[in-house]
Amino acid sequence: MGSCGRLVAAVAVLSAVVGQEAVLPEVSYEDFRLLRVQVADQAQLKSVFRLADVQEGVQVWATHNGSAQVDLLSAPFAWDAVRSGLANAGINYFVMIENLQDSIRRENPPMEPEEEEWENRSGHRLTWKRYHPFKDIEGYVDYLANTYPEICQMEVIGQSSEGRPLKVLKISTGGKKKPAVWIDGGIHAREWISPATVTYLLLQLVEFRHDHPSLIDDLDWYVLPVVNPDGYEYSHTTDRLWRKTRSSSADGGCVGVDANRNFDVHWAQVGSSINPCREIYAGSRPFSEPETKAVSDFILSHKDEIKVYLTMHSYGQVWLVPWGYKAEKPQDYYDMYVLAEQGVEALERVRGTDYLLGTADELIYVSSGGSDDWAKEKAGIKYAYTVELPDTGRYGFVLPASEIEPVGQEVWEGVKSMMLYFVREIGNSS
Ligand code: 0X9
Ligand code: ZN
Repeated sequence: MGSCGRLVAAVAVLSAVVGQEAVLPEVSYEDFRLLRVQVADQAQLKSVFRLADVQEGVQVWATHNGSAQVDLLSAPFAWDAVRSGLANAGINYFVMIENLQDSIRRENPPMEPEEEEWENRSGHRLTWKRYHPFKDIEGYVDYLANTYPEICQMEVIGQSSEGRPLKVLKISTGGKKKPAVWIDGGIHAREWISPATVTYLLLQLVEFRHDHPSLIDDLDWYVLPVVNPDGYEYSHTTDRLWRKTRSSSADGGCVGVDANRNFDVHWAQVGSSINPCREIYAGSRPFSEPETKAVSDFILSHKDEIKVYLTMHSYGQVWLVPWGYKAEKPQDYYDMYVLAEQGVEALERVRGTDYLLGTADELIYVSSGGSDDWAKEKAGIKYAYTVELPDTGRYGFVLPASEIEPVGQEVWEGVKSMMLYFVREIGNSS
Protein backbone atom coordinates (compact mmCIF):
# COMPACT_ATOMS: atom_id res chain seq x y z
CA MET A 1 0.00 0.00 0.00
CA GLY A 2 2.92 2.32 0.42
CA SER A 3 1.39 4.19 3.30
CA CYS A 4 4.71 5.25 4.68
CA GLY A 5 8.09 6.48 3.74
CA ARG A 6 9.65 8.28 0.91
CA LEU A 7 11.30 6.11 -1.63
CA VAL A 8 14.09 7.63 -3.62
CA ALA A 9 15.33 5.34 -6.31
CA ALA A 10 18.30 5.98 -8.47
CA VAL A 11 17.43 7.12 -11.96
CA ALA A 12 19.31 4.93 -14.36
CA VAL A 13 19.74 5.01 -18.06
CA LEU A 14 17.36 2.65 -19.86
CA SER A 15 18.74 -0.79 -19.28
CA ALA A 16 17.40 -3.09 -21.94
CA VAL A 17 15.99 -2.36 -25.34
CA VAL A 18 17.07 -5.54 -27.05
CA GLY A 19 15.72 -4.78 -30.49
CA GLN A 20 12.17 -5.21 -29.16
CA GLU A 21 9.48 -2.92 -27.99
CA ALA A 22 9.76 -3.71 -24.28
CA VAL A 23 11.35 -0.80 -22.53
CA LEU A 24 12.06 -0.97 -18.84
CA PRO A 25 11.05 1.92 -16.61
CA GLU A 26 13.71 4.53 -16.03
CA VAL A 27 13.76 4.42 -12.26
CA SER A 28 15.97 1.55 -11.19
CA TYR A 29 15.24 -0.64 -8.20
CA GLU A 30 18.56 -2.43 -8.46
CA ASP A 31 19.36 -4.11 -5.14
CA PHE A 32 16.18 -2.93 -3.45
CA ARG A 33 15.09 -5.62 -1.00
CA LEU A 34 11.60 -6.62 -0.01
CA LEU A 35 11.41 -7.81 3.58
CA ARG A 36 8.65 -9.70 5.34
CA VAL A 37 8.69 -8.27 8.83
CA GLN A 38 7.08 -10.22 11.69
CA VAL A 39 5.36 -7.90 14.12
CA ALA A 40 4.72 -9.20 17.63
CA ASP A 41 2.85 -6.27 19.19
CA GLN A 42 1.66 -2.69 18.75
CA ALA A 43 5.02 -1.29 19.89
CA GLN A 44 6.85 -3.22 17.19
CA LEU A 45 4.30 -2.18 14.60
CA LYS A 46 4.87 1.43 15.57
CA SER A 47 8.64 1.05 15.20
CA VAL A 48 8.24 -0.42 11.71
CA PHE A 49 5.95 2.39 10.56
CA ARG A 50 8.25 4.96 12.17
CA LEU A 51 11.21 3.52 10.37
CA ALA A 52 9.38 3.82 7.07
CA ASP A 53 8.35 7.36 7.97
CA VAL A 54 11.70 8.79 8.95
CA GLN A 55 14.13 6.76 6.89
CA GLU A 56 14.60 7.83 3.28
CA GLY A 57 14.42 4.83 0.92
CA VAL A 58 12.04 2.71 3.00
CA GLN A 59 8.45 1.99 2.03
CA VAL A 60 5.63 -0.15 3.39
CA TRP A 61 4.22 -2.24 0.54
CA ALA A 62 1.48 -4.11 2.35
CA THR A 63 0.38 -5.48 5.68
CA HIS A 64 -1.05 -8.94 6.31
CA ASN A 65 -3.10 -10.64 9.00
CA GLY A 66 -4.17 -7.44 10.67
CA SER A 67 -0.62 -6.05 10.51
CA ALA A 68 1.02 -9.13 12.07
CA GLN A 69 3.28 -9.02 9.04
CA VAL A 70 4.48 -6.02 7.11
CA ASP A 71 6.17 -6.07 3.71
CA LEU A 72 8.88 -3.45 3.75
CA LEU A 73 10.91 -2.31 0.75
CA SER A 74 14.40 -1.03 1.43
CA ALA A 75 16.73 0.82 -0.90
CA PRO A 76 20.33 -0.40 -0.78
CA PHE A 77 21.49 2.87 0.81
CA ALA A 78 18.92 2.45 3.63
CA TRP A 79 19.75 -1.17 4.29
CA ASP A 80 22.12 -0.66 7.23
CA ALA A 81 19.65 1.63 8.97
CA VAL A 82 16.79 -0.81 8.37
CA ARG A 83 18.75 -3.79 9.63
CA SER A 84 19.87 -2.05 12.80
CA GLY A 85 16.49 -0.37 13.34
CA LEU A 86 14.71 -3.74 13.22
CA ALA A 87 17.39 -5.43 15.34
CA ASN A 88 17.20 -2.71 18.02
CA ALA A 89 13.44 -3.15 18.28
CA GLY A 90 13.86 -6.95 18.45
CA ILE A 91 11.88 -7.44 15.25
CA ASN A 92 12.33 -10.55 13.10
CA TYR A 93 12.17 -10.52 9.32
CA PHE A 94 13.20 -12.45 6.26
CA VAL A 95 14.05 -11.38 2.75
CA MET A 96 11.30 -12.04 0.18
CA ILE A 97 12.97 -10.39 -2.83
CA GLU A 98 16.76 -9.91 -2.94
CA ASN A 99 16.82 -7.56 -5.90
CA LEU A 100 13.56 -5.97 -6.97
CA GLN A 101 14.97 -4.89 -10.32
CA ASP A 102 15.49 -8.57 -11.22
CA SER A 103 11.80 -9.20 -10.55
CA ILE A 104 10.88 -6.15 -12.63
CA ARG A 105 13.07 -7.41 -15.50
CA ARG A 106 11.37 -10.80 -15.42
CA GLU A 107 7.81 -9.59 -14.85
CA ASN A 108 6.72 -8.62 -18.34
CA PRO A 109 8.78 -10.39 -21.01
CA PRO A 110 8.68 -8.90 -24.51
CA MET A 111 6.45 -10.64 -26.99
CA GLU A 112 7.52 -13.13 -29.61
CA PRO A 113 7.24 -11.79 -33.19
CA GLU A 114 4.42 -14.31 -33.96
CA GLU A 115 2.43 -12.95 -31.05
CA GLU A 116 2.96 -9.40 -32.27
CA GLU A 117 1.54 -10.40 -35.63
CA TRP A 118 -1.42 -12.13 -34.03
CA GLU A 119 -2.20 -9.01 -32.03
CA ASN A 120 -2.58 -6.95 -35.15
CA ARG A 121 -4.82 -9.54 -36.77
CA SER A 122 -7.37 -9.88 -33.99
CA GLY A 123 -8.41 -6.23 -34.18
CA HIS A 124 -6.94 -5.33 -30.84
CA ARG A 125 -3.64 -5.82 -29.08
CA LEU A 126 -4.53 -7.40 -25.74
CA THR A 127 -3.11 -10.85 -25.09
CA TRP A 128 -3.50 -11.59 -21.35
CA LYS A 129 0.04 -12.95 -21.68
CA ARG A 130 1.71 -9.70 -20.80
CA TYR A 131 0.90 -6.37 -19.21
CA HIS A 132 -0.04 -3.83 -21.86
CA PRO A 133 0.25 -0.06 -22.08
CA PHE A 134 -2.89 2.00 -21.57
CA LYS A 135 -3.52 2.54 -25.28
CA ASP A 136 -3.88 -1.24 -25.82
CA ILE A 137 -6.46 -1.45 -23.02
CA GLU A 138 -8.30 1.55 -24.40
CA GLY A 139 -8.09 -0.09 -27.83
CA TYR A 140 -9.74 -3.23 -26.47
CA VAL A 141 -12.67 -1.25 -25.05
CA ASP A 142 -13.07 0.45 -28.47
CA TYR A 143 -12.79 -2.91 -30.21
CA LEU A 144 -15.54 -4.45 -28.07
CA ALA A 145 -17.83 -1.46 -28.59
CA ASN A 146 -17.27 -1.56 -32.38
CA THR A 147 -17.46 -5.34 -32.76
CA TYR A 148 -20.44 -6.07 -30.52
CA PRO A 149 -22.61 -2.95 -30.85
CA GLU A 150 -25.76 -4.94 -30.00
CA ILE A 151 -24.56 -5.45 -26.42
CA CYS A 152 -21.70 -2.98 -25.87
CA GLN A 153 -21.79 0.77 -25.56
CA MET A 154 -18.76 2.88 -24.79
CA GLU A 155 -19.04 6.14 -22.91
CA VAL A 156 -16.20 8.55 -22.22
CA ILE A 157 -17.03 9.66 -18.68
CA GLY A 158 -14.18 12.16 -18.32
CA GLN A 159 -10.51 12.72 -18.81
CA SER A 160 -7.44 12.25 -16.65
CA SER A 161 -5.20 15.18 -15.67
CA GLU A 162 -3.02 14.46 -18.70
CA GLY A 163 -6.03 14.20 -21.00
CA ARG A 164 -6.45 10.44 -21.33
CA PRO A 165 -10.05 9.34 -21.84
CA LEU A 166 -11.88 7.38 -19.14
CA LYS A 167 -13.85 4.88 -21.19
CA VAL A 168 -16.62 2.94 -19.50
CA LEU A 169 -17.99 -0.06 -21.35
CA LYS A 170 -21.64 -0.78 -20.70
CA ILE A 171 -22.65 -4.36 -21.43
CA SER A 172 -26.38 -4.82 -21.71
CA THR A 173 -28.85 -6.79 -23.76
CA GLY A 174 -31.40 -4.03 -23.23
CA GLY A 175 -35.01 -4.63 -22.36
CA LYS A 176 -36.41 -4.14 -18.90
CA LYS A 177 -34.56 -2.28 -16.15
CA LYS A 178 -32.06 -4.64 -14.59
CA PRO A 179 -29.75 -4.51 -11.60
CA ALA A 180 -26.30 -3.33 -12.65
CA VAL A 181 -22.76 -4.10 -11.54
CA TRP A 182 -19.90 -1.60 -11.61
CA ILE A 183 -16.35 -2.95 -11.90
CA ASP A 184 -13.22 -0.81 -11.98
CA GLY A 185 -9.50 -1.36 -11.93
CA GLY A 186 -6.27 0.58 -11.94
CA ILE A 187 -7.10 3.10 -9.21
CA HIS A 188 -3.52 2.49 -8.09
CA ALA A 189 -1.05 2.72 -10.94
CA ARG A 190 1.44 0.00 -10.00
CA GLU A 191 -1.17 -2.71 -9.36
CA TRP A 192 -0.91 -3.99 -12.93
CA ILE A 193 -2.76 -7.23 -12.30
CA SER A 194 -5.89 -5.16 -11.69
CA PRO A 195 -6.53 -3.72 -15.19
CA ALA A 196 -5.32 -7.02 -16.67
CA THR A 197 -7.95 -8.90 -14.63
CA VAL A 198 -10.69 -6.40 -15.40
CA THR A 199 -10.06 -6.76 -19.15
CA TYR A 200 -10.14 -10.54 -18.67
CA LEU A 201 -13.61 -10.11 -17.15
CA LEU A 202 -14.59 -8.07 -20.22
CA LEU A 203 -13.34 -10.87 -22.47
CA GLN A 204 -15.54 -13.36 -20.64
CA LEU A 205 -18.57 -11.12 -20.38
CA VAL A 206 -18.58 -10.12 -24.03
CA GLU A 207 -16.68 -12.56 -26.20
CA PHE A 208 -17.65 -15.69 -24.25
CA ARG A 209 -21.14 -14.49 -23.35
CA HIS A 210 -22.81 -17.58 -24.87
CA ASP A 211 -21.16 -19.75 -22.18
CA HIS A 212 -23.13 -17.92 -19.49
CA PRO A 213 -26.05 -16.04 -21.05
CA SER A 214 -27.86 -15.29 -17.80
CA LEU A 215 -25.08 -12.98 -16.68
CA ILE A 216 -25.85 -10.42 -19.33
CA ASP A 217 -29.51 -11.30 -19.81
CA ASP A 218 -30.29 -10.59 -16.16
CA LEU A 219 -27.74 -7.91 -15.34
CA ASP A 220 -26.20 -4.78 -16.84
CA TRP A 221 -22.48 -4.20 -16.42
CA TYR A 222 -20.44 -1.00 -16.29
CA VAL A 223 -16.72 -1.59 -16.55
CA LEU A 224 -13.82 0.88 -16.33
CA PRO A 225 -10.52 -1.04 -16.60
CA VAL A 226 -8.18 1.86 -15.72
CA VAL A 227 -9.40 4.63 -13.41
CA ASN A 228 -5.93 6.20 -13.24
CA PRO A 229 -4.45 5.95 -16.75
CA ASP A 230 -1.78 8.64 -16.23
CA GLY A 231 -0.35 6.82 -13.25
CA TYR A 232 -0.63 3.47 -15.03
CA GLU A 233 1.29 4.78 -18.03
CA TYR A 234 3.91 6.40 -15.80
CA SER A 235 4.41 3.08 -14.01
CA HIS A 236 5.14 1.51 -17.42
CA THR A 237 7.46 4.18 -18.77
CA THR A 238 9.21 5.72 -15.80
CA ASP A 239 8.66 4.35 -12.30
CA ARG A 240 7.34 0.80 -11.90
CA LEU A 241 6.24 1.55 -8.33
CA TRP A 242 4.20 4.69 -9.00
CA ARG A 243 0.88 4.55 -7.08
CA LYS A 244 -0.82 7.92 -7.36
CA THR A 245 -2.36 10.01 -10.11
CA ARG A 246 -0.13 12.46 -12.02
CA SER A 247 -1.74 15.80 -11.18
CA SER A 248 0.53 18.63 -10.12
CA SER A 249 0.05 20.15 -6.70
CA ALA A 250 -0.68 23.85 -6.26
CA ASP A 251 2.80 24.62 -4.95
CA GLY A 252 4.37 22.82 -7.91
CA GLY A 253 6.09 20.38 -5.55
CA CYS A 254 5.31 16.69 -5.37
CA VAL A 255 3.16 15.09 -8.05
CA GLY A 256 0.04 12.98 -7.68
CA VAL A 257 -2.77 12.08 -5.32
CA ASP A 258 -3.73 8.69 -3.93
CA ALA A 259 -7.02 8.27 -5.79
CA ASN A 260 -8.21 5.85 -3.11
CA ARG A 261 -7.94 8.58 -0.47
CA ASN A 262 -9.59 11.21 -2.66
CA PHE A 263 -13.24 10.13 -2.51
CA ASP A 264 -15.61 12.30 -0.54
CA VAL A 265 -16.13 9.99 2.41
CA HIS A 266 -14.53 10.82 5.77
CA TRP A 267 -11.93 12.49 3.59
CA ALA A 268 -8.39 12.77 5.04
CA GLN A 269 -9.48 11.44 8.43
CA VAL A 270 -7.51 8.25 8.84
CA GLY A 271 -4.75 6.29 7.09
CA SER A 272 -4.23 9.16 4.73
CA SER A 273 -2.05 12.26 4.53
CA ILE A 274 -2.34 15.93 3.65
CA ASN A 275 1.31 16.03 2.63
CA PRO A 276 1.50 16.04 -1.21
CA CYS A 277 4.79 14.16 -1.07
CA ARG A 278 3.33 11.12 0.65
CA GLU A 279 2.12 8.01 -1.16
CA ILE A 280 -1.23 8.29 0.61
CA TYR A 281 -1.81 11.99 -0.12
CA ALA A 282 -5.58 12.61 0.00
CA GLY A 283 -5.45 15.57 -2.41
CA SER A 284 -6.19 19.25 -1.82
CA ARG A 285 -9.91 18.51 -1.36
CA PRO A 286 -12.33 15.60 -1.92
CA PHE A 287 -12.57 14.78 -5.63
CA SER A 288 -9.72 17.11 -6.52
CA GLU A 289 -8.76 14.54 -9.15
CA PRO A 290 -10.65 14.53 -12.47
CA GLU A 291 -10.53 10.72 -12.42
CA THR A 292 -12.31 10.27 -9.07
CA LYS A 293 -14.71 13.09 -9.90
CA ALA A 294 -15.67 11.45 -13.20
CA VAL A 295 -16.18 8.05 -11.57
CA SER A 296 -18.28 9.47 -8.75
CA ASP A 297 -20.43 11.61 -11.07
CA PHE A 298 -21.09 8.65 -13.32
CA ILE A 299 -21.92 6.31 -10.45
CA LEU A 300 -24.22 8.88 -8.85
CA SER A 301 -26.08 9.32 -12.11
CA HIS A 302 -26.64 5.52 -12.21
CA LYS A 303 -27.05 4.97 -8.48
CA ASP A 304 -30.53 3.52 -8.75
CA GLU A 305 -29.37 0.81 -11.12
CA ILE A 306 -25.98 -0.08 -9.66
CA LYS A 307 -26.40 -2.69 -6.94
CA VAL A 308 -22.86 -4.02 -6.70
CA TYR A 309 -19.63 -2.02 -6.69
CA LEU A 310 -16.40 -3.96 -7.23
CA THR A 311 -12.94 -2.43 -7.37
CA MET A 312 -9.84 -4.46 -8.15
CA HIS A 313 -6.56 -3.72 -6.39
CA SER A 314 -3.47 -5.68 -5.43
CA TYR A 315 -1.94 -7.30 -3.52
CA GLY A 316 -2.74 -9.59 -0.58
CA GLN A 317 -5.56 -11.96 -1.64
CA VAL A 318 -8.20 -10.38 0.52
CA TRP A 319 -11.80 -9.55 -0.30
CA LEU A 320 -12.62 -6.45 1.72
CA VAL A 321 -16.06 -5.63 3.04
CA PRO A 322 -16.85 -2.07 4.29
CA TRP A 323 -16.21 -0.17 6.29
CA GLY A 324 -12.64 0.52 5.29
CA TYR A 325 -12.24 3.61 7.45
CA LYS A 326 -13.15 2.21 10.85
CA ALA A 327 -13.32 -1.04 12.75
CA GLU A 328 -17.09 -1.03 13.23
CA LYS A 329 -19.17 -2.91 10.72
CA PRO A 330 -22.27 -1.61 8.99
CA GLN A 331 -25.56 -3.03 10.21
CA ASP A 332 -26.01 -4.98 6.96
CA TYR A 333 -22.47 -6.39 7.07
CA TYR A 334 -23.73 -9.95 7.12
CA ASP A 335 -25.66 -9.46 3.85
CA MET A 336 -22.50 -8.14 2.21
CA TYR A 337 -20.43 -10.93 3.70
CA VAL A 338 -22.74 -13.68 2.45
CA LEU A 339 -22.70 -12.39 -1.12
CA ALA A 340 -18.92 -11.99 -1.14
CA GLU A 341 -18.54 -15.48 0.32
CA GLN A 342 -20.14 -16.90 -2.84
CA GLY A 343 -17.44 -15.18 -4.87
CA VAL A 344 -14.55 -16.17 -2.65
CA GLU A 345 -15.60 -19.81 -2.43
CA ALA A 346 -15.98 -20.17 -6.20
CA LEU A 347 -12.69 -18.39 -6.76
CA GLU A 348 -10.85 -20.65 -4.33
CA ARG A 349 -12.26 -23.80 -5.96
CA VAL A 350 -10.49 -23.04 -9.28
CA ARG A 351 -6.92 -23.70 -8.14
CA GLY A 352 -6.95 -23.49 -4.37
CA THR A 353 -5.89 -19.86 -4.07
CA ASP A 354 -6.67 -18.69 -0.53
CA TYR A 355 -8.49 -15.41 0.01
CA LEU A 356 -9.43 -13.85 3.32
CA LEU A 357 -12.81 -12.17 3.64
CA GLY A 358 -13.47 -9.38 6.12
CA THR A 359 -12.98 -5.71 6.87
CA ALA A 360 -9.85 -3.69 6.18
CA ASP A 361 -9.40 -3.26 9.92
CA GLU A 362 -9.39 -7.02 10.44
CA LEU A 363 -7.22 -7.86 7.47
CA ILE A 364 -4.98 -4.92 6.54
CA TYR A 365 -5.34 -1.38 7.99
CA VAL A 366 -8.00 1.32 8.05
CA SER A 367 -7.98 4.31 5.69
CA SER A 368 -10.61 6.83 4.66
CA GLY A 369 -11.55 8.42 1.33
CA GLY A 370 -11.74 5.03 -0.41
CA SER A 371 -14.01 4.29 -3.35
CA ASP A 372 -15.71 1.31 -1.68
CA ASP A 373 -16.83 3.28 1.40
CA TRP A 374 -17.94 6.13 -0.83
CA ALA A 375 -19.97 3.78 -3.06
CA LYS A 376 -21.73 2.38 -0.02
CA GLU A 377 -22.14 5.44 2.18
CA LYS A 378 -22.63 8.17 -0.42
CA ALA A 379 -23.99 6.43 -3.50
CA GLY A 380 -26.08 4.02 -1.43
CA ILE A 381 -24.76 0.90 -3.18
CA LYS A 382 -25.35 -1.78 -0.62
CA TYR A 383 -22.80 -4.30 -1.89
CA ALA A 384 -19.44 -2.54 -2.24
CA TYR A 385 -16.14 -4.41 -2.20
CA THR A 386 -12.43 -3.95 -2.70
CA VAL A 387 -10.66 -7.05 -3.92
CA GLU A 388 -6.91 -7.28 -3.33
CA LEU A 389 -5.74 -9.63 -6.07
CA PRO A 390 -2.65 -11.90 -5.85
CA ASP A 391 -0.19 -12.49 -4.62
CA THR A 392 0.62 -12.51 -0.90
CA GLY A 393 4.09 -11.01 -1.28
CA ARG A 394 6.27 -13.47 -3.17
CA TYR A 395 6.30 -10.91 -6.01
CA GLY A 396 3.93 -8.29 -4.58
CA PHE A 397 3.11 -5.64 -7.18
CA VAL A 398 5.56 -7.19 -9.64
CA LEU A 399 3.51 -10.31 -10.34
CA PRO A 400 4.82 -12.19 -13.41
CA ALA A 401 2.64 -11.76 -16.49
CA SER A 402 2.22 -15.55 -16.67
CA GLU A 403 -0.19 -15.13 -13.73
CA ILE A 404 -2.62 -12.91 -15.67
CA GLU A 405 -4.59 -15.81 -17.14
CA PRO A 406 -4.84 -17.98 -14.01
CA VAL A 407 -5.78 -14.96 -11.90
CA GLY A 408 -8.30 -13.86 -14.53
CA GLN A 409 -9.89 -17.32 -14.62
CA GLU A 410 -10.31 -17.65 -10.88
CA VAL A 411 -11.57 -14.09 -10.42
CA TRP A 412 -13.97 -14.61 -13.29
CA GLU A 413 -15.36 -17.73 -11.58
CA GLY A 414 -15.71 -15.74 -8.36
CA VAL A 415 -17.49 -12.79 -9.96
CA LYS A 416 -19.69 -15.12 -12.01
CA SER A 417 -20.83 -17.18 -9.01
CA MET A 418 -21.36 -14.12 -6.90
CA MET A 419 -23.51 -12.44 -9.51
CA LEU A 420 -25.48 -15.60 -10.32
CA TYR A 421 -26.24 -15.85 -6.61
CA PHE A 422 -27.24 -12.19 -6.65
CA VAL A 423 -29.65 -12.76 -9.53
CA ARG A 424 -31.09 -15.87 -7.84
CA GLU A 425 -31.32 -14.73 -4.24
CA ILE A 426 -31.26 -10.95 -4.11
CA GLY A 427 -32.17 -9.39 -7.45
CA ASN A 428 -34.26 -6.30 -7.32
CA SER A 429 -35.07 -6.65 -3.63
CA SER A 430 -31.88 -4.78 -2.65
O1 0X9 B 1 -4.93 1.27 0.78
C1 0X9 B 1 -5.74 1.09 -0.12
O2 0X9 B 1 -6.23 2.00 -0.79
C2 0X9 B 1 -6.15 -0.35 -0.49
N1 0X9 B 1 -5.02 -1.23 -0.44
S1 0X9 B 1 -3.84 -1.11 -1.57
O3 0X9 B 1 -2.75 -1.98 -1.16
N2 0X9 B 1 -4.38 -1.67 -2.95
O4 0X9 B 1 -3.46 0.25 -1.71
C3 0X9 B 1 -7.21 -0.83 0.47
C4 0X9 B 1 -8.48 -0.04 0.45
C5 0X9 B 1 -9.57 -0.65 1.29
N3 0X9 B 1 -10.74 0.21 1.39
C6 0X9 B 1 -10.80 1.27 2.23
N4 0X9 B 1 -9.91 1.49 3.14
N5 0X9 B 1 -11.84 2.04 2.11
ZN1 ZN C 1 -4.61 -0.41 -4.50
